[in-house]
Amino acid sequence: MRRARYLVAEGTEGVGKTTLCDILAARLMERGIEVVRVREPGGTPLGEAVREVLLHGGEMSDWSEALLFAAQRAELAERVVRPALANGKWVLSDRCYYSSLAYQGYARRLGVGRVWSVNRPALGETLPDLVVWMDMDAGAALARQQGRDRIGAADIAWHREVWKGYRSLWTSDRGRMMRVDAAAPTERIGERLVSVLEKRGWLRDC
Ligand code: T5A
Repeated sequence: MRRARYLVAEGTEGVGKTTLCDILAARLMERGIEVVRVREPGGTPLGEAVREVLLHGGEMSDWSEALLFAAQRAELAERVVRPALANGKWVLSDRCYYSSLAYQGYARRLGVGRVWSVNRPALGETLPDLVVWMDMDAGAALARQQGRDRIGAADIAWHREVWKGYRSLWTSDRGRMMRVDAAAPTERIGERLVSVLEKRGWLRDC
């Protein structure tokens, strides 16, 4: 039996994470793979309620923000991601804890290690097999997007700090993280990813 995998699209606002997950889900389903799609923040009743507070609520302290992201993630891991993987379903996620490391740890300057330490206990071994960093100029990516949430409404200088956070994570974590050029046509990004999965033998039935 083919092992279920947990794949994540990451990057700054508007880089094309949802679009890539759509393409990848279609490619995997063509091969008979069952896919569960999730997003962070969200993906559970509690997670969606927390999403509303995080993205459309009033101001909050940086640590409150980081801990709310960690809380919705704990719920998602326990109720959706772990059971799906245990049942042989692949999980495709729009963001994961790497967002917290880049946004809260790096750009909000809470410390990447400290933010990781509040996320790790609830995740246990439920960590992504592959995190696809969709790399693109943060300003150009933002221009693709319609509407801004509470966090996305920050100025461009801050979004560039988030981008630096991703670059720093990628520099130190080439094992789990893969970089793709998010300015390329969407279909080409999808094809590249499928070919990486093939090369790794993840799509092979054994
Ligand atoms: N956050 C999140 C944290 O601070 N910490 C955390 O731990 C977590 C989990 C979440 C917000 O919360 C923050 C980050 C965010 O501020 P979100 O719901 O993930 O927000 O929303 P965004 O990142 O803002 O995501 P979007 O859904 O708006 O953007 P996507 O998914 O990156 O982009 P997508 O696929 O919707 O595409 C945007 C537009 O670009 C086009 C699409 O058609 C669409 O119109 N597009 C392309 N155009 C040309 N070429 C391509 N290759 C294209 N790909 C997509």
